[in-house]
Amino acid sequence: MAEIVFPENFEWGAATASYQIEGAYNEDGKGESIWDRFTHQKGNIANNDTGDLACDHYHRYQEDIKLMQKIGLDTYRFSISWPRILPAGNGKINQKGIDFYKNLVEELLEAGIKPAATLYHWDLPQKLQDNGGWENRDTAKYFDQYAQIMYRELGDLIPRWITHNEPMVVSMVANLWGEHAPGNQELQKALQVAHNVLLSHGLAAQSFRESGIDGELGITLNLNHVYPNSDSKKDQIAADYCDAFNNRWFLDPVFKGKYPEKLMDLYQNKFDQPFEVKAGDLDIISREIDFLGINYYSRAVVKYDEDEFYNFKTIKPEAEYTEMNWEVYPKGLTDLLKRLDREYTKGPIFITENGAAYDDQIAEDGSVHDPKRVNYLKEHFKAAHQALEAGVNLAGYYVWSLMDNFEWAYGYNKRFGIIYIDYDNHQKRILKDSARLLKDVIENNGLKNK
Ligand code: GBH
Repeated sequence: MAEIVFPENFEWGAATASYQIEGAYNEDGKGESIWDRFTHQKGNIANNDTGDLACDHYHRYQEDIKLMQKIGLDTYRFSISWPRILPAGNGKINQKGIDFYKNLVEELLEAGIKPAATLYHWDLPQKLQDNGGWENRDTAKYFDQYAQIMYRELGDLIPRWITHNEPMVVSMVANLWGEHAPGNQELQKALQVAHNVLLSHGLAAQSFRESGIDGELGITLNLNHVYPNSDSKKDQIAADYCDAFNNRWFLDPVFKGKYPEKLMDLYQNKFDQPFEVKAGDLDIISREIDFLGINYYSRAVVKYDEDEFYNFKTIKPEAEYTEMNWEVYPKGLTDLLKRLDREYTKGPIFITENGAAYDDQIAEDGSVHDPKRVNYLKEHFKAAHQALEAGVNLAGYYVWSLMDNFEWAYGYNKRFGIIYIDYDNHQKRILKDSARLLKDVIENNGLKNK
């Protein structure tokens, strides 16, 4: 039985996001975010749940850092709430917001845990949304100003920065499908949002370089490897469209300084001017970064459908699924990493999110056994290791999520944590078996007995 051992300096971590865990939505001078607005409107979220209290991490961060230490995390990925720092999105700085993250980061460093900060995990200041949000190019400028404030205030304490979490979700899920705040359903809007978000990434990357800070900066993309349902020519065309829509639309501008032609043609056939790109934008967007972050949850299997705008339809093959109804497909992670290495970047690459939602229960003795999540994580750790063996420059792995939290449109109904949150019992934290698995994996820097 072979042991699986990761490279010596491989980094193990867990991830969260501000709106999903912090709560304290109107405390200490924080401004309203689009997620506050969206969740306070009935009918947008399962059970009308909100992030008003969430895991109350804002007040419990010290306890949470102790738990991270217990698990033995090398690194912790969290996100900064823009409206905590700048209640109106620009202009007046809220010192108490800065203090919160400063305290968090200092405490992490003291605990020997490397902080990795995401600047934008979806909680846009509502004031900016009132002026068009990401559809308005000014928002990219304000994002850059906000980023510069954070570099100045915390640049010497935070060694790893992520500009954006999942521009695809910010643009398409929030502005085409309407499932996330602000809830628009218009393709042209979504395309403009995608462009302005990418532009803001490039601007903030440029400012990071100019700041002279000695940390690393990257972007996190949600990517899924796409497979045709059959070998037929048509299904392969479908897979190519799906890949262009989900993956290349974001990878290509960042790494190649252009949008995929295939989709551009489709959009240009439909609209006179699909969205506005100014001269020089793509040079800014493709500024060199230090690493790529990827969030991997599942693959996509698609077949050709000429009635669909993008000519593809997603298939759900007979397989194992998580509570999100996402297929468990570890090999997709290996294939994705190899493809990124081949076509986009020699790394470093970080898996900035990977994990699964299951219907966890507290057992009679007070423990939480989550064998399916344990299995999901093990199989994905192995899949990542296979990519390493194939020569991919994978540098670290953050499990989503450190704790159960507000799962966006699904509210508290879906649990992704390796730490259970007992919302009905004073927010009690309970380490699940999956947390013990991660502890073990970190201790051994790999998996023993297969
Ligand atoms: C991440 O997004 C987020 O960064 C994180 O905040 C969130 O809690 C976590 O995932 C879990 O959801 O409907 O079958 O076609 C995940 C991005 C994009 C993954 C859409 C699933 C659709 C799959 N998601 N994708 S399907």
